[in-house]
Amino acid sequence: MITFLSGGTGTPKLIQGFRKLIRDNEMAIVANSGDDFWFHGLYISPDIDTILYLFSDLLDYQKYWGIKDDTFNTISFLDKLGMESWFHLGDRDLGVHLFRTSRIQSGLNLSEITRELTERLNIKANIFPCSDTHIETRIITKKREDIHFQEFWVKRRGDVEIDDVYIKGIENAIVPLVVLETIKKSDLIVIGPSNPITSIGPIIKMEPIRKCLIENRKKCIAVSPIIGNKPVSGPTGKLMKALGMETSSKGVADIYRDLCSAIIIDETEKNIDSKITKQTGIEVLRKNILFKDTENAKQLAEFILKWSKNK
Ligand code: GDP
Ligand code: FO1
Repeated sequence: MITFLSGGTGTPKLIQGFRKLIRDNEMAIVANSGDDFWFHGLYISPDIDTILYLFSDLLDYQKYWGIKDDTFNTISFLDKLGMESWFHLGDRDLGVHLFRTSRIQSGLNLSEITRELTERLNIKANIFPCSDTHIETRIITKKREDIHFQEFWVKRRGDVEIDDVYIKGIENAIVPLVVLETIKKSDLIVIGPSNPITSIGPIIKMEPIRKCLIENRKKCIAVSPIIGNKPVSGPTGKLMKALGMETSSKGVADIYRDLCSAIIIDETEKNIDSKITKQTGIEVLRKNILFKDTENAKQLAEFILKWSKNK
């Protein structure tokens, strides 16, 4: 079994490569639920849905969210009615939000609902939310506003000066037991190239998961989401900088230093390997980590499987 810690873009791209090499039922995905929020009375779990759509071959691979070829009639009509429409919910995607919300109202928790969705979508991979209770990533702006991550990134397009980031609800969060059991029994754990603050952050800040990862550090490898001083996409750089971290693979290694024994950085980065190893104790491996297509991701997946067999 291979366990992936995942957000909704970088790690799903890598998982596409693994899907060319191993069976879906040999993969377990611990998905970030810190992006979750309520919108028009519906509970939205963007990262879990991206993983669900990936494994059911429904994903929109241009955006890495939503369903391919979906239509947006409902949200457009809501806009006409003067309702909020900054979060573009697709018409078919809405089906999943209605399903999840109705199951929450029936008293099911997030892992139970995710299990039902995987069954109904005929998915063989094991998909778990990192928390069974609601957690959410919140941004404190320089103007002292306290806003949800989706408001920061989607509604305001990241155009906000950040003072701090915190995960609301993390102290009392309930980690699904199956997450810890799966991490323990896995042959390999991959911290994928996702945002280390808002995608991987909520997962590894959960005490039971953190403790479990530390105990299983030897079989855990991370892939950097940053090449040079720039993330491939998204607000990772802005967030790390705001929190006083170095926006580089070295900064990423600092965050994961207790959790993994190796990190893969881009093959073009030739001068930082020894610095990372010296300061964090993590082994540094170099390889192409930019996924221009699934073939690139497959090559990295092959490399990771080889590392796992030889370690
Ligand atoms: P989110 O939920 O959409 O924020 O998704 P993630 O956190 O999973 O993905 C965002 C991160 O993926 C960013 O930090 C990107 O730099 C990283 N990313 C996107 N594409 C690639 C890629 O091709 N290679 C690598 N190494 N990282 C990538
Ligand atoms: N991201 C956007 O940037 N704009 C959207 O309108 C948007 C809609 C959306 C609908 C469903 C869903 O599951 C995800 C969606 N996302 C959208 C992705 C967003 O939730 C991501 O979590 C963040 O963009 C972080 O990468």
